[in-house]
Amino acid sequence: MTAHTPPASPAARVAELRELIDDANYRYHVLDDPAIADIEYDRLMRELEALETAHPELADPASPTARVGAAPSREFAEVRHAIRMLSLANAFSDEEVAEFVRRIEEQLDIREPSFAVEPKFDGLAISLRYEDGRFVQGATRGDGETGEDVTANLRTVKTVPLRLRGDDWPHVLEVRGEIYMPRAAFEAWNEKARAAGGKVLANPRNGAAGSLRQLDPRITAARPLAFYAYAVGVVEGVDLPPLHSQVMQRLRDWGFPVAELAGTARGAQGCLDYYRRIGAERDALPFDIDGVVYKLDDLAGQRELGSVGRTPRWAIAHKFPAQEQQTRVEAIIVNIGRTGAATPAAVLVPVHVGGVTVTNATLHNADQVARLDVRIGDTVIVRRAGDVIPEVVRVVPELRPDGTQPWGMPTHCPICGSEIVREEGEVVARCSGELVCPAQRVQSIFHFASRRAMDIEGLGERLIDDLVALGFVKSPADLYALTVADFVEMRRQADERDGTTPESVKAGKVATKWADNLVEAIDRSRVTTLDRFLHALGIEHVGESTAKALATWFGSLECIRHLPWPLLTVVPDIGGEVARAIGHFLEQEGNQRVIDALLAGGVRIEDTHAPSTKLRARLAPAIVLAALGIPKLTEKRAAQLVAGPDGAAAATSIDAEGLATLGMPEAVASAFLEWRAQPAHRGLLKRTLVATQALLDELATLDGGDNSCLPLDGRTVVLTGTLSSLSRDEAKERLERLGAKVAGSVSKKTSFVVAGEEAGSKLAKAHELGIEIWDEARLQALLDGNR
Ligand code: D41
Repeated sequence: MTAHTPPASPAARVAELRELIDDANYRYHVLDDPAIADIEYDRLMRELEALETAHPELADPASPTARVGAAPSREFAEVRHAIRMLSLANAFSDEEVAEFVRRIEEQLDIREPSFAVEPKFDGLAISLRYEDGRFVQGATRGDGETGEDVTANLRTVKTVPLRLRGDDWPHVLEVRGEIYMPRAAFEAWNEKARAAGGKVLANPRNGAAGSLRQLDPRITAARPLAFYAYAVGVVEGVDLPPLHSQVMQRLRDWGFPVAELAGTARGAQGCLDYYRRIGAERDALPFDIDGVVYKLDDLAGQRELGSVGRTPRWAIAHKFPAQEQQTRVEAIIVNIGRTGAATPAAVLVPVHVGGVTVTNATLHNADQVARLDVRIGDTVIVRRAGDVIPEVVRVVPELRPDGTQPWGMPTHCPICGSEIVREEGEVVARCSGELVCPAQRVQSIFHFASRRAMDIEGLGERLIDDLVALGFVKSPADLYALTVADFVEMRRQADERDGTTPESVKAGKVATKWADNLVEAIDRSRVTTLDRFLHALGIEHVGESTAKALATWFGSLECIRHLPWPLLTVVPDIGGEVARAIGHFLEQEGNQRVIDALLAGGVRIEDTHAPSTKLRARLAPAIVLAALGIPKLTEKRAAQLVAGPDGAAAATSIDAEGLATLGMPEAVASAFLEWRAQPAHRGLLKRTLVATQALLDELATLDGGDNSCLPLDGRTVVLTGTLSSLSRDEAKERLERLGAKVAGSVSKKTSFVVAGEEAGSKLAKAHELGIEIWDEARLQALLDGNR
């Protein structure tokens, strides 16, 4: 379809590309039947852009490239609508609709007239003017007589045609319709704004209105707006068909999007049936609608009826229950999700919104509460759209009572009392009672039992749901006390609750094989390894590899579970954030109790060993101090701090003068003292230093024969060239047995390079980086000495 005919003139190719792109847009937006892939579309656009840049004389405001947005203007010009834009009367009940139809029947002396029926978009009414098939002006409805010229903004809306299709269009055509923001686009926009801490749009309608009134069309271009046509204004040069529904079909042919849900209905009953059908679909629609519109289909009848004031007698909007309501906030609570996420919610004076009674509305997160400044006692607007959870969209400041207080996230979980933690840079706050918080029970037990954790075969989520719901299990430790009889009883209660008691059970026969298997699987899981156990605890950020690293370096649960968190960061790959999460987890008494209960329940970690002697080097006072995350205290500055006669102990007592004596820059010194002035920090500092000493003492008692102290522990080796006495693979294996990591390429981290015959670029790189180079004899000597 991209025409591989001989190269056309630029003008011809530009025309061809515009046609192809307009066509693709029409197929995509109007027919909902895409003809080309996104990538092909992008390619065509790029080609067109390139040609237009190279040939400025070919520029055209109706080119698809014009949709990116023109330069901003200072204000909008006024536009007088040649034919007034009428407004719609509203009906809120079946009776009002019946009355509307009855009056038409009476005045036109007809029975059961036919109506064009369509959804009522909740957006912004606009008018588009086309001259000779080209979009020349777009205006808002304004007061119906005059609106604002928003042509530049409307050009950026992808469903507004810039050129009409076909050739049978009127010389002048005005099309009226609604600009709206699709729901998904609105949600996505707000999600992004929320994550970025920006201003959220109150609802899709405001989103559309605000976007269209941007003085900078480039901002409008970035907003995902769409358009549906629902009427015509001025038409010159062509006679339109006699029915509104036929006119809509013509608009569709000319390239305008017309609601797929539009149709025709006969009499009041037909209209009401349509209202209920669309009402039932409302929540599932990709855009907001606030009702349906009935229009007498016969245009001659419309003319005969005329209008009263600004509203036509031949049309009416039948409104759905509102999706936004005003009510009062009685309390702000925090819900804890299955993953521990703490989500604030407003408890409301009950209110009807969109056909249901709403008593709670989400506030998303603490930032959102701060942004909206929602307080207990405030009057707020709540919104319920689609199957989206009701949310508070804004406060009505005029109605705020005296003496309200800004809201803040509670420090402790309302359910289990564990600390609520919000990490730096995170939007979500979490309950750190992973193992004890009832809200997190099912999730934490499911994770605990999963294959890569404790691997309890057959213990699936449904079973855990029931065990928790029926009170058989409160924490992972309770699993180890379950008996076959417990499982059988649990199943009986679950069946009774669900009304699914099998006939065999009613007849007194009880199958127990499945329960036998489960108890056996639970028993098998008792013997485990430290990394599996640590992973099973479900600590935030602690996946398999972190669990492995912790197990390798510290060797035992006893060592890890009482360690102040900064010491965890001495392990490579464990950063402050992960260490803090582990620290928070272990600080919760409830979590520690569950660990005790697991051990008491017979869980045995069989690969317990002494801490790795590699730790010794990592426990240098400067490294430990830098691990505390004290502002400005880098490892280098920390080394300076401990260089005095008191060593690391200086950190707890040294004053400004002492720091100055050590040559510490003023800014670093004051940041350090400020940090240490906080009692919590002081405590952490002391505990960390004490724990460091205890670890060092323990390491000192280990002799060199300990297998965790190998000659090449912590060293990274690169092999290059050909070795004569052993193969590359052999050499690699022997080196690894001595504790080395064998890497494929040379970097700053390489400890030494072993160079055989004909070594090439790796050797050169090693020279360049000043890395130690071994020959084969030296390697052989090392291997021989360590058989
Ligand atoms: O979807 C709509 N919001 C919609 C609005 C619609 N489907 N049809 C409409 N028809 C009219 C008349 C009958 C006056 C041509 C309208 C509106 N008017 C309208 N919207 C805002 C003001 C008027």
